[in-house]
Amino acid sequence: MSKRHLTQHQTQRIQKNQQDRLHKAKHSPELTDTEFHQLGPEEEGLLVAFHGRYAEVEDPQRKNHHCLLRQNIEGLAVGDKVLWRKGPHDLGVLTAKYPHRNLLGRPDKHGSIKPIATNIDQVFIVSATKPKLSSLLIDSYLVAAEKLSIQPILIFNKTDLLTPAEKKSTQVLLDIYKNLGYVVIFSSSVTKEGLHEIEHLLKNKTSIFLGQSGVGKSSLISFFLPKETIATGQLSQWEQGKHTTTTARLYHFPSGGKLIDAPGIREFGLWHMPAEQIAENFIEFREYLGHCKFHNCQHLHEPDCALKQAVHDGKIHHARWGSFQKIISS
Ligand SMILES: Nc1nc2c(ncn2[C@@H]2O[C@H](COP(=O)(O)OP(=O)(O)OP(=O)(O)O)[C@@H](O)[C@H]2O)c(=O)[nH]1
Ligand SMILES: [Mg+2]
Ligand SMILES: [Zn+2]
Repeated sequence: MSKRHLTQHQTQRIQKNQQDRLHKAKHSPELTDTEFHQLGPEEEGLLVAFHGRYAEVEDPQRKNHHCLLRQNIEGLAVGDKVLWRKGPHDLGVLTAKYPHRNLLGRPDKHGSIKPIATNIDQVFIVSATKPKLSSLLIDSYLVAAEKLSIQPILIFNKTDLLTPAEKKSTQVLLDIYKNLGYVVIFSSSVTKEGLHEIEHLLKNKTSIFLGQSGVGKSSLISFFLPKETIATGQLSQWEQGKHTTTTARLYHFPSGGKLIDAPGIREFGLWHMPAEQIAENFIEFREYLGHCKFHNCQHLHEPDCALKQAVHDGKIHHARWGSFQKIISS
């Protein structure tokens, strides 16, 4: 009996040791036991970037520290307020995160959301003529922003590349959004058109620049933050589909406000969002929702659909309707 008991006890101890090792390996993969015990007290910080398994955490004095990530903290994103502990060799450990106001994420095809950034006030949706403007991408970003109640602003960049005829047709396209009440700014890092207007809107807010790779997000940001070293791409590079900005990073304005540069996004799926939520976040659809003949109308093939009627009457623009149909059927 005692022998059996001992064996059980031993087994438990072995299992416990294994678990401890596993736990340590998971939570502080590169800290030895001694180093782990040398960690300082918990301090507050701001997550400004990721580098693989490390987070870059800024302390209240704006000094940055590399911190190991503990795997049990989920949904961390640039902009999160966190707790961290200073370690030896200036390698700390991120230990906890505060709840966030909102989380802007990028849905993947498996239905989970990959966090991009958090605690955002406004999102600048940047397009250009090169790479080609995509109304579908703009509409998808708008739906995501509206859903999170984050203020969206549209930027059409690289106006210096437009012929007068192209400028006119782009204006017609973007008037759709102006008519819906969205702010639309035409800009160019070359001629500096629109840059002061953007700079004014950035004041004292936390903003993020989103858009396809190569539209000029980092070039705009480096104009606003001339003291920072921000990588911008070569034309040939993004034509080959290579991203210049590979990871989101948060910058501060000396006069107040934060700005996040994010990597380019070619496709922004809304696979995780139910059709009804998508319809609600096309803001001009809202007044027609609930007026279809069938209360569960999918606005596809049903008769007496209030949305389709509104498109027919010219109250909803066919381009926006087209985007909606594409999003729903994808
Ligand atoms: N003609 C013209 N070229 C621009 C303008 N803004 C940026 N570019 C060029 O466009 C290319 C891409 O610029 P980036 O600022 O790196 O683009 P990005 O949106 O940050 O790209 P990713 O980081 O890959 O997402 C570079 O070659 C820039 O020099 C502009 O206003 N006019
Ligand atoms: Mg960039
Ligand atoms: Zn309907």
